[in-house]
Amino acid sequence: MKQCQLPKDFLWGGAVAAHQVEGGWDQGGKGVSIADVLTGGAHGVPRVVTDGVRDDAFYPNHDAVAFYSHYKQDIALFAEMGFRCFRTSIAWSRIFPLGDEQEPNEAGLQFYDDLFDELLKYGIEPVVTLSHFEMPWHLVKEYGGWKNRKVLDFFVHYSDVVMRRYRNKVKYWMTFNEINNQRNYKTPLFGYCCSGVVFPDEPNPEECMYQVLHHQFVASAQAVKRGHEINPDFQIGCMLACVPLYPYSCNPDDVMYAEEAMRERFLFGDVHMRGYYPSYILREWERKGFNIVMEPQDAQILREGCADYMGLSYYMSNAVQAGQKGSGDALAGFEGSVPNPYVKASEWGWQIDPVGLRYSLCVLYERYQKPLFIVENGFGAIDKPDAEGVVQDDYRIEYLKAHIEQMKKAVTYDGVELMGYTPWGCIDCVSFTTGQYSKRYGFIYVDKHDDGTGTMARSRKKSFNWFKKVIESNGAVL
Ligand code: BGP
Repeated sequence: MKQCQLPKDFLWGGAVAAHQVEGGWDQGGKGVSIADVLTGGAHGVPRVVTDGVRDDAFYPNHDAVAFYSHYKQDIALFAEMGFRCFRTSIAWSRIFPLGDEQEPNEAGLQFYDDLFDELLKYGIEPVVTLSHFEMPWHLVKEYGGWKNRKVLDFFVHYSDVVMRRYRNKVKYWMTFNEINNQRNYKTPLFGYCCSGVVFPDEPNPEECMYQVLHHQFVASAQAVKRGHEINPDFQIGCMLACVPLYPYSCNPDDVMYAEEAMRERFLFGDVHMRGYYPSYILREWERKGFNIVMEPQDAQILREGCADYMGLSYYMSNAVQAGQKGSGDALAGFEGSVPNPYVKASEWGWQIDPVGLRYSLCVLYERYQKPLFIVENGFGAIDKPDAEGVVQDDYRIEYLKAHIEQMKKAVTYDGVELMGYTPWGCIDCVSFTTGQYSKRYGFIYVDKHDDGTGTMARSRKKSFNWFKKVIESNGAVL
């Protein structure tokens, strides 16, 4: 039987986000970002959203892993692994320090010019997220974040400026990272980073969340539309956190409950990929008496700004049971989830399920019939260098191998159109949910620790050479 392969131009690479790697939070004219006012977290103790930068708190994103000053060294290591692409985000507050200016900050623009040039020097395609869990903090304080429609115009101006500037350097874009995590609006960290709004403080948090979303959907569609005018070759995607919710049993009530629960995730893809609100959400708003304010032109903007592809992160699956409130933690997936007895979980409660990746790719491709791009997948763990200073991260290799096997099956057996695969945190960085350095994902170890100590020295983990061979063989050798 003929053995089908991954496409020759498959985009193997790695992914990070500006605020989790760059550091240099007050350099090159950068303004304060929402990520700069989040404290670090100890294991089991949540990171905190503060009302500014205080002397008595530790803010890990201020230094992160100093990619701002080490990017040349890091990109050389990515090139050594054979990366064909590299996903990062632009820190909005480097380009517009306050967010509401007309004129961009030239030093910020120059930084990304240099960064993209360095990638292209090695033949590495930049894949750029416009908004990855951060925005200028000034927009939060002065305007109330994405609740305010004015922020939509500021974002469109920002995206216009960067898309024009990098029109010949960047082909692959994404608008909002894991926009559906806003659904976890009861957890301040997610809602706040997705939108600058502390939802639990709002009189009607759920309605407010949909209003915020509407502004982001319209902003995303406008960015897509303008991007295509700037360069018709641009591929502009949306990006969703993909956590499939399985019915806990074949009890029809569980099956229907899972279907309803999945809508909370599909909604985001449906609007981005199809360009209109699906019937189920309009009915839900009606039932709940929500009034989402829309401008007359919005429906057309949404229709004209459908995403070209769907970027997705995949770490875990969850299960849901009708009538059960669920014991699952929102940070580890769906708020109402129950533990799945068929899969194991990581130390952070993230349920490890490689088959769930193939399942998700099939469901999404069948639903949208547009290319998919796995832009995050990975295993967060506490890594300990051995006596020679090397991290023997066989557990990470095992996780990635199992997921790549399922990914290959989705492409070669199921016929899913998949653009590429960029494991999360290809170099160690600040963990988003915990604010720790010690929850690591990288192929490259960074000597930096939760108490802020460390030399920032980089070293190759065992997984570094393993992933190099995976890329070299286009996924044949795992
Ligand atoms: C996703 C985010 C990333 C990243 C990743 C891992 O939700 O897009 O920013 O951090 O999850 O999560 P964590 O760092 O909390 O382990």
